[in-house]
Amino acid sequence: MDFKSYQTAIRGLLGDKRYEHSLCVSRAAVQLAKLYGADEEKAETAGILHDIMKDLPQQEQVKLMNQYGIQLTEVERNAPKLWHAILGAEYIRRELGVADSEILQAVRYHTTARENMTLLDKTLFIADFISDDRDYPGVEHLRQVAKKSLEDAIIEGIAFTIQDLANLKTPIHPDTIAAYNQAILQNQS
Ligand code: DGI
Ligand code: FE
Ligand code: FE
Repeated sequence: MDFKSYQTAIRGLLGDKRYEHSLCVSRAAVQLAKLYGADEEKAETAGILHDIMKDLPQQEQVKLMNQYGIQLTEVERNAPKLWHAILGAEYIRRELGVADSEILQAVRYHTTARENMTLLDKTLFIADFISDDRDYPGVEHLRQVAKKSLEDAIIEGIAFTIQDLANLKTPIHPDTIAAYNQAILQNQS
């Protein structure tokens, strides 16, 4: 499938706002790919598809995860916001025929991040934070950081997420902690 077909596929599954967000993330991912040398076409595809399951009602997400045989950890079961990434990767593989493992992984880990992220993982993770539709306090700062260093942007992005989650007393996924620790330790060495 080409980009147009992916666009059509997400249009039927997402509300207007999430659809626009997906287009913006795709554009931001291509810009970052150009800047840091990731594969631009893969970045574009990962960007347009990354939130494909985000607007599916939670019950439907559970149903589809069961149908696909996706097994969740206890933290994942208790964090519905993580489901769309896990389910999304499997959905685009099965239903849209996306076979590229780098794209599948980037979508799979776009919410939690993980240890040993690929360049494409990082590209999508940060594109999701700095896309044109984002307007949270601090986004302009993160956009500036992302222009200078993808690694610094990762640290800021994950630290921001962890602070948010801790303030809300929400479980933090081990992949998020592992990504944070690795990014910090690499930065110090
Ligand atoms: O889907 P988007 O809104 O574009 O962005 P996203 O996929 O990064 O999702 C962000 C949400 O996911 C935000 O509400 C925080 C939540 N989240 C991110 N990392 C974790 C997490 N939630 C839990 N419980 N644990 C995490 O490690
Ligand atoms: Fe998402
Ligand atoms: Fe997103």
